[in-house]
Amino acid sequence: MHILVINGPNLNMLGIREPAIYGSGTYASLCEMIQKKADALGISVECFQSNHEGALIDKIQAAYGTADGIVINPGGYTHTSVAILDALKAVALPTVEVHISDVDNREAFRQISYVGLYAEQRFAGFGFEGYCMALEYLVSRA
Ligand code: DHK
Repeated sequence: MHILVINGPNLNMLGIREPAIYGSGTYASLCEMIQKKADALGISVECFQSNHEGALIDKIQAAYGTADGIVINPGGYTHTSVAILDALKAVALPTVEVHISDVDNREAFRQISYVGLYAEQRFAGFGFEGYCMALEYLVSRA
């Protein structure tokens, strides 16, 4: 099983950006944790991050025929991007939405998730652990 883990804008700034909300771990340490979890589960993963909507869409499209599932934290595009939603629907892979912070208890504009209209599972507010929960979910549903 091969899982593509996609992170959107500003998640490369983990460790620097608003540590009270997103924690002190860096993006590199997040990828390391995801890799370790994948090894423990006996699956392969690719971690991808971009600040650009089109690059995220290109990566989702490239998952067609090459990945068995997608874990995605679209960052701010969660709340705005119909195009990312459409890309996920196009490739039609099992998809899990992850948010490091508890988006449901933050600003009103974070209550809308376009990706959530397609994702079959969501983990929000569990910090980095949410990505591990997402991998576990995809393995258990397979
Ligand atoms: C990350 C972001 O960059 C925000 O724009 C989202 C999400 C929340 C997170 O909690 O991981 O609103």
